[in-house]
Amino acid sequence: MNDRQLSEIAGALRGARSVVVLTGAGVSAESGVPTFRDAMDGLWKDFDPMKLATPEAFEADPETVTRWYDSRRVRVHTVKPNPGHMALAEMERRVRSAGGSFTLLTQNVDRLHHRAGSTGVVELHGSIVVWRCTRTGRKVEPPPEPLEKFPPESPFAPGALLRPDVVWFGEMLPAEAVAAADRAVASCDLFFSVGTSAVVYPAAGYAALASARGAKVVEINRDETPLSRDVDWSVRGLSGEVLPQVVERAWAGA
Ligand code: BV8
Repeated sequence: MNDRQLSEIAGALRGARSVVVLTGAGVSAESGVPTFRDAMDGLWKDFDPMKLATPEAFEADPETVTRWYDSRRVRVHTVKPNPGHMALAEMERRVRSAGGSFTLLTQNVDRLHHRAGSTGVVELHGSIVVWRCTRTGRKVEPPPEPLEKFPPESPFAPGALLRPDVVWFGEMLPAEAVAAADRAVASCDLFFSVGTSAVVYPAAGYAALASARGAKVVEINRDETPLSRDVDWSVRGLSGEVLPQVVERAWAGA
C-alpha cells in the first residue's frame, strides 16, 4: 500500500458515518488458523474442504466430518487474535465514539473477533466452538479438550448427534445474520472486504451491494480476487499489517 492510498483510505474512514467490514479466513491466517482453501494439513491432506463442509458429507460419514471439525475447534482454542483483529476492534471504538455506526460481518467461525474485543459481530457462517443437537437444535459449547467419541451423541435427544453450529455449503445462513447484514450494507458509506477470496455467496455479494448504494469499497487481501478490479481501493497486503496502519493513520494523535 503506497502512502497516497493509505492517506485516502484513512481520510475516508475518519469521515465515514457508517462503516461495514466483511472478514474472511485470511484475517485469522496470521493467528495460525489455516484458511479454508489452503492445503489441508496433516491427516486432512487428502480431503477437500468443499466436500467435507456439506450436510451430505455429514449424512454419509458423520464420524469423519465431526473429527475434522473437532480438530479445527480444538486448534481455535489454542490460538489468539492477531493485530488485524485488534485493529478492527479499535476501528469500531473510534467510529462509534465519533457518533458513527459500525458493523463487523464475518465469514469466520473461530470467534477471534469476539476475543479481540469487537462487539455485535455478525457471524454469517456460524461458529465452530458451538455445537448443536441434530434433533432439537439445542446448543452446547464443548470444553477446549478434544471430544472423546465420534460422531458425538447429543445429550438432548436419544439417538441424535451433535454437529458444529456452522453453515455448510447448501445450507441457508441464519436469518437474523442475513437481516443484520442487509440492514448494515444498505446504509453504509464505507465498506471494507478483508482477507476473503470473495467467492462464497451471499457474503461475496455484499461489496457490490454496498457500492451500488453509493458506498466506497476498500479491499485488503493478500491475493487478487474477483472483487479487486471493481473496488475504489484494492490493497495487496496482510491484514495484520495493513489494518493497524489504516487505523493509526486515520486517528493519529486524535
Ligand atoms: C447458500 C463455514 C442458499 C463452514 C463456510 C450449489 C448448491 C448450493 C449452494 C450453492 C451452489 N452453488 C453456489 C452456491 C452458493 C454457495 C457458494 O457460494 N458456493 C461457492 C463456492 C460458489 N453458498 C452457499 O452454499 C451458502 N448458502 O447460498 O444458501 C442456498 C441454499 C441451497 C441452494 C442454493 C442456495 C453457504 C455458504 C457458507 C459455507 N460455509 N464456512 C466451515 O468453515 O467449515 S464458507 C468458507 O469459505 C469459510 O467461511 C470461508 O470464509 C469461506 C471462504 O473460504 P477461504 O477461501 O479459506 O477463505 P477466504 O475466502 O476468506 O480466502 C482466504 C483469502 O484470504 C484468500 O483470498 C487469501 O489471499 C487471503 N489471505 C490469506 N492470508 C491473508 C489473506 N489476506 C490478508 N491477510 C492475510 N494474512
